[in-house]
Amino acid sequence: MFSPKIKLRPLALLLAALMGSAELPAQGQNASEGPTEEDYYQMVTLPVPEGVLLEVGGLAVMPNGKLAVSTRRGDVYIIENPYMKNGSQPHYQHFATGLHEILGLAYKDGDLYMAQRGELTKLVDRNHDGKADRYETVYAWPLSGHYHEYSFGPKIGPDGSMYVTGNVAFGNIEWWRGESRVPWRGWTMRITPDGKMEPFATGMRSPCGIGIYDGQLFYSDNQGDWMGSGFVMHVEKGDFAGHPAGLRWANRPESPVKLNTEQVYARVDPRMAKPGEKPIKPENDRNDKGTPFFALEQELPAVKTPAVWLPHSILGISTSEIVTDQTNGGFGPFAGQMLIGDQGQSKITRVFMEKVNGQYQGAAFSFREGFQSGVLRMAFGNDGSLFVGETNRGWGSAGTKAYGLQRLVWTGKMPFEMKAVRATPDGFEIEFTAAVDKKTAGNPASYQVTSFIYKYHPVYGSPVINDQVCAVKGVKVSGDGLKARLVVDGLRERYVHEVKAFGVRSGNSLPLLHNTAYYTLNNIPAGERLALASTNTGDHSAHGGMTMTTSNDNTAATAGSANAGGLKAAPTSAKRLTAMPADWGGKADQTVIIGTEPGLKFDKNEITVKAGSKIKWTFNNDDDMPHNCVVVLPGQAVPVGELAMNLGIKGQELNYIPETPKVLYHTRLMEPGNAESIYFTAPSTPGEYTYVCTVPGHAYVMQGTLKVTK
Ligand SMILES: [Cu+2]
Repeated sequence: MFSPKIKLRPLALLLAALMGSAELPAQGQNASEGPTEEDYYQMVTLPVPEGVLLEVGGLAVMPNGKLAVSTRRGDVYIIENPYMKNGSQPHYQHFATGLHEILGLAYKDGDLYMAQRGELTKLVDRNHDGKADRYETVYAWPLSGHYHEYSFGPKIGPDGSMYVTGNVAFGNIEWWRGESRVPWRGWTMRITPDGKMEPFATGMRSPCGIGIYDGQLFYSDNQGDWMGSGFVMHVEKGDFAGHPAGLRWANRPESPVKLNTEQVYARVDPRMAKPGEKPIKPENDRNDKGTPFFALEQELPAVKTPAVWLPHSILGISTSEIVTDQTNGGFGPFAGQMLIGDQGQSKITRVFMEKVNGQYQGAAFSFREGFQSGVLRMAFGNDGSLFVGETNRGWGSAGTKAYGLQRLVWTGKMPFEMKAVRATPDGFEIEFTAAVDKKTAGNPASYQVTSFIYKYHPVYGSPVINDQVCAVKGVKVSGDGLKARLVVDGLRERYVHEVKAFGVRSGNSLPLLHNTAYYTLNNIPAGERLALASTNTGDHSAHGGMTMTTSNDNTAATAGSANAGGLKAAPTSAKRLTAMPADWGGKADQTVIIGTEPGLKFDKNEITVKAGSKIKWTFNNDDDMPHNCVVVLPGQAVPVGELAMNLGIKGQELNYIPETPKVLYHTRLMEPGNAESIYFTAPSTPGEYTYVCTVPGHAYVMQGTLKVTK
């Protein structure tokens, strides 16, 4: 199919150059007022030879600096000169072919290891001619054949064992719910290089990211059924991470997980523990008050809660990869921290991890967005830059290209960021990358802390529940201006604490490049508490150390009360009439029925209606994830989708419907298997309007044209 060395044609080179980051929108939080992410971390796009579909599934940097890339199409390339030194071009060597959806790659002792769908494979190049001449099965596992049975890995642990994870399929019993049809779907497997497999842990749903940090195994999962949001978790032998499907195999003698499905169900909703009982459709379930996952851990020791939650739509929608910055500063100020890829939002999140009472916990921050396709894999090059492998076929992504290979390079400039957030006995200590302006950083009104958690239930995803504003009572800035210690009221263990530092400025008056941290407070450390008298307690502190600032009072008044956490029906409004208006005389002029197709699509690309006519619009979500259907003004699908993304932690509760005149009509956010009809009068102005799904990440691809004719 290919000659061993593929020459790039000039046109391809030109296109590759044009595909660089210049065309990407500036999406940094402070895009309009100062530096952006691009000023600190630049993207370099690697050219891809014509005819190569580089849908990256795995990346491995070899000791000689070459980059091995595996693809979802089943090929492996070895790229020479991936750093494009002195402007020279990379060379792609076609190393292996004919393999099955390779979603991971690792280098060990001269050979490449990879997870195909059904096995861990070793690729050997015995005669060193740059082509694998032996494809060896290390260990094979069963598959049912369902499309969602992706397999990931391997990642190699300190003892040389290889970790591979497997997705669940979607149901026979309940078609949209994850199930494990064959062993060991929904599990992490530990495999020795000589092919011995040990089931290691379960509860995985879509464990695309595996990483070794601090010598320990971590994995990341995606929002979905039983998974309120994405997260990063420390995985130890015998752990249960939350998705019950894999528990089907936990009674096998080789299983280290001591837990069964009924034990889990009984603690979530006793009705589900009855054999043969058909669960109630979530939309109609008023009993779903919202149990957080951590509520199970007291009685069920196998339960392991996330080390760090990644709030859905804010820090990604489909976590993909975990790498640790081991460049000792070559990649900037975040040495030793984790980076987490996100496929759907085409971005990377940064995680600072610490250990409190023997458990991992820490803070997650936005780091870099704007990659050209979905970020699936990352690997540090031997020059301290980060290779980013991308693909979006069938999944969609914020980056609109089908695939890509890019490199993220630190420019050497110091971004003004929260380098770390640490838990203290009475709040948080924020460490900055540069000295702060002490006036703004010392003012409690520069900060806001809100805590929340997610439901643990069979439904896809969760709104934020039990949210509570935590008053910032005082701040103490360190003498060198690099740290601010916040005294915070109402800390709750196991909850996510959103720490906003919007008012803080650097010594040279810059705002933070990203002003929000999400700290998962698994444990509040013991130790000395700060005396409030030693802190700044706001502008009125002279009159009494305990006075809260005006700004915090306002916040508390608008958002302070805890949300009971029950399912909220979306309010009907003029934009969402779910009953036919009385003056229609019982009849619509036209009935439109829309369904979905796999891969973030509506089943109709175009619908034509007459201006001013009465429309009954039925959206049937027959997909395996939630969607909505929103009619917007011409050309406004992506802007409305981005407004929906910016709804932050309240997005799901608001059905991902932003308050804007660009939205004309909308359904509620619908779980799989639900349908809703809305009634509206078609716009009186003819034109090409759009119907779009505004679930985070979907708006880029899940669209259709609503043609309004005279
Ligand atoms: Cu959607």
